[in-house]
Order: sequence, then structure tokens, then C-alpha cells
Amino acid sequence: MSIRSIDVDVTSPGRNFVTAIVTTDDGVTGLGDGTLNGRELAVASYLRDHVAPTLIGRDETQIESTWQYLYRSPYWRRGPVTMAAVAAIDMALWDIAAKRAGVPLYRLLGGASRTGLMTYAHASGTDLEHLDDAIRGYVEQGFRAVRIQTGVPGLGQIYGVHDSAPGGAYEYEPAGRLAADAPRRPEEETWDTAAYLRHLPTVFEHVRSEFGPELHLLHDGHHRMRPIEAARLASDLEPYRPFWLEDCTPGEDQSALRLVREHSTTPLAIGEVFNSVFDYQTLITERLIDYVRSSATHAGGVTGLRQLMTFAGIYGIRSGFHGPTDVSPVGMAAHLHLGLAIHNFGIQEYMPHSARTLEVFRTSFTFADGMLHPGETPGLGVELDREAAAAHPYEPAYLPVNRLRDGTVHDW
Ligand code: EZ4
Ligand code: CO
Repeated sequence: MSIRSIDVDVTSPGRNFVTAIVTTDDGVTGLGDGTLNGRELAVASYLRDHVAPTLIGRDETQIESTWQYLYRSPYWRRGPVTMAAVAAIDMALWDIAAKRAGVPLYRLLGGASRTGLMTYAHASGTDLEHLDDAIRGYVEQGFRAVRIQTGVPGLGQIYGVHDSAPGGAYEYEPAGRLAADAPRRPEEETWDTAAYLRHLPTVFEHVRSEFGPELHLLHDGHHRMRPIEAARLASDLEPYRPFWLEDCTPGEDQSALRLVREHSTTPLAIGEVFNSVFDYQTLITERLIDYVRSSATHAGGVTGLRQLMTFAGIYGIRSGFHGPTDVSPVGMAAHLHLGLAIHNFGIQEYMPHSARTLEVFRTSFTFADGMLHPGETPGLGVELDREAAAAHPYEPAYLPVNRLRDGTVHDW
């Protein structure tokens, strides 16, 4: 069996997605997610112009070998664009392999290690009242873990904070779509770390007293702190027993977390902007983190993420795969199958896709009592309606830029 064609669809049912569609010579198709928020067209070109032509006629069952070929053959290894393209092909080949075997992908990856995947939802509110409403909505839906993000007094719109609709639905998309006549550049937001560090512990204190000790509380620092500031926050949050503090420092500075570790036992999670196991070498071997935040979409697909999780498992480090809405339903399916199969699963982020997105990508996931399951459909269990996809052409959208009050460009 061999690869007959590779198509790349860029569709925008509410937000942009890049999908590789690999078709074999006997007509089996596999889907892979290569969405890179704000840089979608770069991945689409990489796939169409540089990857697809090299794979036509190759054996579609050689998944590991194809991964190594795509990783090594460009000479320029790693990087988000390359690894999203590798991911898209890798997921599609696993999808095809599982469809041919007639089994859901998790069975090819070793079978189920658990009955379902504990998820966490995004509770967000510009103030404590809205935040409480959002948390309550998720608790009522059965979630046992929530990520809490809230506004900071004195600051306006900040990254990742928006009021949820009643009932907890949170459809906020941080990448702002640009109107046709708007300048082609991102929105800008103002940030003040000192104000944030004063405010956040009071938020945790309030939520703990309101919702009790059992609900798992997570928080995302979006890379905004220096090591000493992150150490202070991790220590200040300790009394409220967070499940994790995510991205407290810029991810690429691995040794920064040594300082945070020295000062607190708050569990740490990092890695959504990483794209290879090498980004984690110091973090894992020195046990500087508790959860890896990579996604299959940005870290070389099922093969790349499995390699990373095997390495992390040796050090007792668990998964917390990145699951924002910019990971497409195809990427999300890859997480659910891998998470069900590996021993060192931790928690799965779950931001449900909008109804519009789910009309284009039809999934077979199930959700009950705060737990997700990938379902029993052969393959990844996702179908792409290409006609519906074509009705939503690409729209430019960029993630915002952060500046300090004096105009200095800052991390998110
Ligand atoms: O900022 O996916 O933990 N989740 C996050 C996300 C990311 C977006 C970037 O595209 O931080 O909201
Ligand atoms: Co994050």
C-alpha cells in the first residue's frame, strides 16, 4: 500500500484550522492536524510545497520511518512550523493504520490503561462574581478540575480572560480576527506583573473558600513572570493546593524553573510552545516539572508525543496535553487515544470546540462526569466534511501582543 495523494485544507469555521488529508492508492484516508495559531499559512505551504511531493508513492505503513525522514531530511530540524507539518502527516498515517486494522487508535498504541480521561475546563471571569458563575457552571456539568483566570484590578483586557456565557460555555478565542479593512497586525494589551502577583493569591483564597477543598484548581501564568516572581507566586499559592501552576516563566529558559522549585511545592506544568523532546531535556532529567503541556499538533504528532511521554515516564512526570480550541478536533482525538493508552497520563485540557467547528469536524468523543473518552470508531474517530470546510475560507487572525505600561514588549 502506498500514499497516492496529500491534500491540505485550511478552513475557518469560527477560527482557522490546517488539516492534512492523506489518501492511499486504494482510497483509505487519514486526517492530521497542523494548526499553528496565527501562522497557519506557513504550515500549509510547508506541507503542500515541501512535504507532500516527497511522500507520494511511499509505504503508508512506515510511520516511524516517515517521522524520522520528515524530521531529518530538511536539515533544519525542529521548530513549530516543521513540527506541526510532521504532526499532520504522522497523525494521518496513524489514522490510516488504525482504520485498516478496524480498531480505535488507542488499541494500536497498547490498549486502554484507564476507563476515561480526567479533564479540566476553562473558568474565566473579568471579576470574582463572573469567575464564580463560570466555575459553578462547570461543576454542574460534572467537571472535577477547572483552570481559573481572572482580570487584574487596574488592567483592562488581559490575555486569556473573558466572561463565560451563562452555563459556563467559554468560546473566547485569543487570536483576534482582523476585519478586512483593519491593519494586518495583532491587538496590543497592557500588563503589570506586580499588580497580578498581589491579586492572584486573593483569587485562590476566595475560590477555595467558595468551592471547598476537593475541586482541582489550575492556573496559567502565560510565561509572564521572571524566575524570582514565579517563585514568589508558587509559594504564595501553596496554601490553596493548586493542581498546577502552568507556564510561570518563559518556557525556553529551562533553568529558570530551578529557582521556582527551590521555593515551593506547587506542581509545575510547562511546554505548550515546545515542539520536541529536546526542549524538555533539563526539565525532565532534573525533575523541574510535574506535567508536560505539549500537544500532538505542535510536537510531531502521535509519534513525537509518545516519544516524549516515554522519556517523561522514566522520571514519574505525567501528561497535561494542550487542548485549547486551536488544537483541532483531529489533534484533540490524537490526545485522547494516546492519553488513554499511556501509563503516565495526568489530566487533559478540554475546551469544547464551537458548534460551527463541530459541523465541519465530526467527532466520536464522549464526555460524562468530567471524563473524556475517544470512542470506539476505527482510526482517530474524526471525519472532515470537506465541502463544509470549503465554505469557511481562511481569515487572518493573530494572537495579541503584551506591553508593560511604559511600552516595553513583554511575554504574554
Ligand atoms: O495561549 O492556545 O493553556 N492554554 C493556553 C492557550 C494558548 C493558545 C495559543 O494559541 O495558554 O490559550
Ligand atoms: Co497555557
